[in-house]
Amino acid sequence: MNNILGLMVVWLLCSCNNIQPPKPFGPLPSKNQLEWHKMEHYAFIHFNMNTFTNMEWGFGNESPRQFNPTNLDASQWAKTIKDAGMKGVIITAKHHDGFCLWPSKYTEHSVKNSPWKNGKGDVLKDLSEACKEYGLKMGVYLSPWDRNHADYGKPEYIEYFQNQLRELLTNYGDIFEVWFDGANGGTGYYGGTNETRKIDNKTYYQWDKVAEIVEELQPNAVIFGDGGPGVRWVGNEEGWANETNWSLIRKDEVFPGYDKYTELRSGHENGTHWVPAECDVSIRPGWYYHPAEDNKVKSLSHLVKIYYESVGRNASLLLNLPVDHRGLIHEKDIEQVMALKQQLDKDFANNLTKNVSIVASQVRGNSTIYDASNLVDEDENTYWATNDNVTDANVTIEFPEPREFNRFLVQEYIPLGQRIKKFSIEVEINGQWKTIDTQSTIGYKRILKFKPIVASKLRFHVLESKACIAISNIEIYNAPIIVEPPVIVRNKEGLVSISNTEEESTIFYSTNGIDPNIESSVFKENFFVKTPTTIKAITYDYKTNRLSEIIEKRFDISKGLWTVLNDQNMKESIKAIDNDSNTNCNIMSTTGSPELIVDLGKQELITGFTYTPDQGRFVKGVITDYSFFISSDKVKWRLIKTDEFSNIINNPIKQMIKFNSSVNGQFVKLVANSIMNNEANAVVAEFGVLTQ
Ligand code: FUL
Repeated sequence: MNNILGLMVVWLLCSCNNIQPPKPFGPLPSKNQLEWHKMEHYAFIHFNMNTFTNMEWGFGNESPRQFNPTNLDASQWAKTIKDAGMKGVIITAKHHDGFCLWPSKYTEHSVKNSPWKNGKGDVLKDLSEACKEYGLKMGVYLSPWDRNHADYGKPEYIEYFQNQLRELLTNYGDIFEVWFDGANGGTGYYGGTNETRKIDNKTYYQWDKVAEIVEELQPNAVIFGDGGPGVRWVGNEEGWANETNWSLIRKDEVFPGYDKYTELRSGHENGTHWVPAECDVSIRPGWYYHPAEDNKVKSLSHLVKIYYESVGRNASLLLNLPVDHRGLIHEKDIEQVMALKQQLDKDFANNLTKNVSIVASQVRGNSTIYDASNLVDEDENTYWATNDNVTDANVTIEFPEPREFNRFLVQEYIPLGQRIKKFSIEVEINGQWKTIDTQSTIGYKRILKFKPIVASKLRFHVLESKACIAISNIEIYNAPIIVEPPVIVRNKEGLVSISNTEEESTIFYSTNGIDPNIESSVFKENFFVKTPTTIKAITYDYKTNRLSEIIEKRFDISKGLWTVLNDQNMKESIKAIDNDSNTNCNIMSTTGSPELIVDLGKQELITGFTYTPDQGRFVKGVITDYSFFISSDKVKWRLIKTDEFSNIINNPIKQMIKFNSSVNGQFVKLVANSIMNNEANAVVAEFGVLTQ
């Protein structure tokens, strides 16, 4: 009897071992890409000439003498990044203005001609040493567009660009990612010629040769670009991928500066290559440090949202921490990035899939090698798989007792490709099954958020898959709820309202710049604010006795007396000054450039203006170059400034333009000298003037 049993066990083991793994399906990740996927969350550092000129895109005519950090400390950056739980850092070695943070042999436009360390400094070297000390991976951003270089646009520049790439990839240890930007705004200094130079993004930079250099010097690195080839841009600079997110694209169609870039938010289901998405976003509105944005560092709830909409949607999160003119990451940014880390630690503190029973509706060849227990064994190399023809199957998790949870995390076994097209999660409450979410893709990682639910069983159901199922991991959590800060809005007339979404709560606020607390004024009814004022507010949740973060809004003069003088429908034009950036004013022009003319109702001492472009997901009518005029009588106009709104297409945030000196006037005019994609109409979501 014993012998028979023994034989059966041996037979079972043998037959299990004979079960072939699923065949890989479709494009697959390379070894480098698999390693990159595991990085998940890493830092961007924008620090360069723009930090000292208070710009987003330098023109290229800056002097190296302007680069002069007083207290640069790359260890402070690395420590912050490490403490914040990020695994690496990518630095802007050279941005569009052409200034090099390392003493390149091939140009004088670098740190070697700056006062910093008497020209003996090398930011790249400092950072690579700090990365070693803190166990971080390092990456480099090298802008292909160079507004400083005299040869830009000619074949000679390509040699220069490649020489610089070689320097960066040779002298600073291991590089995990090489970041190439798709921007080319045309105009620039270009060795003093001050002209417009457009290139063919597909051919000019010789991308194949660039890839060869990276492969030769840093064989473990991935290349970032709009179309990869290693990692792709996600098609926005706000930190989100679409819920449906394939790690695949039709690579040969996509190139740097790809016009259909919004497709990159989902990838291509029928993609020909594995090119996963990276979400790059700044912790502030701009990429570079600007003192005026010290009160605009993203709130904790915004950062958490970004995390779930990037890492939680099969993308990585590249979070920018700008280094300031001291050469340090600013205290406010450290506070927020650490708040994010602490919140994520709490969200993922207690995995509820420990000690559960887990059963699959179908297991490949009935083999233990592929059974459902692999989903909860914390081993990324094991996975649950089904028979070749089974693309609809489920696993049921049973808790020892009913549990409360609000997060569901799932990972495909991506070495075999990305397969899942549709899945749902269902829960059993008091013996009744209920679907709580149905979603599309999974990929490397997918995290679903939902309202807390108490259930004794959860079922993960794959409804559609491109090939048989291969899933490596499932985790379930009960994340603590964040108390949401209030929202402060002011209408055209200057009436301020403060609201929140928390049910059992009170809002406290201040108008004198002091941080509110539970002893501050309680918000009961709307009030007027007509002069420049800072309002701060906080939510107090008295159910849980917890406070939200403080929210701060700075208002300039109210727009009660303002009228738009454009010769067009009033209902349309008022949208430019209604204090609601979700409504757009379309400005048409039959003659020349579209312009917005506003009567402020009385003389004001104007120090600058603001322009908010279309805030929709598919932006249109964005003004990229402008002229601004002021008049006291609508007849004689004085030109105050002509410039570009740098990087406004990729990062369509409110633009705040300060003049060198203040100017008196009652009438102002914003002229759109150039509009994205040469569109005929300009869109103004909101326009304002600054008086302080
Ligand atoms: C963009 C650039 O033009 C911005 O200045 C910034 O560096 C961002 C990360 O990429 O395309």
